[in-house]
Amino acid sequence: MSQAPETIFSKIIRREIPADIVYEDGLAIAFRDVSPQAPIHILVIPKKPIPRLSEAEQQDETLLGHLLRVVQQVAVQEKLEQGFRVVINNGEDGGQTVEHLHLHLLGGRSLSWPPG
Ligand code: DGP
Repeated sequence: MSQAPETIFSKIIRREIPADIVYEDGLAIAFRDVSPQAPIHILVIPKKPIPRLSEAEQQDETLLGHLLRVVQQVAVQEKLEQGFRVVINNGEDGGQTVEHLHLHLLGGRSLSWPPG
């Protein structure tokens, strides 16, 4: 894995910049996206600074599963029983802008498909 760059998300984890944090445990943190694309738009990230999904390793398997469990829990917290979408943008063509793995949890409206 390449050296993980310092990102704005590391600063959120360390509470160096403010964020509306909705969930935290020892391995992960979830906070509202600063530029929401749906009424509910939350980012679930590992505290470990994995730059992108394609750089996750075998040893991260449990952590990756944990992130989906956190999404599940936050979706309940946010009352998204009507449904929701989980998106991981990976790399340049995937539209990734922050080099710290994050899962977008989107909901609160009917979402169209396919995404752009
Ligand atoms: P992506 O394009 O998949 O890399 O998504 C990055 C998301 O991160 C984007 O939806 C905007 C969000 N974001 C960027 N900077 C900040 C920040 O400082 N605070 C919060 N809460 N969200 C941020």
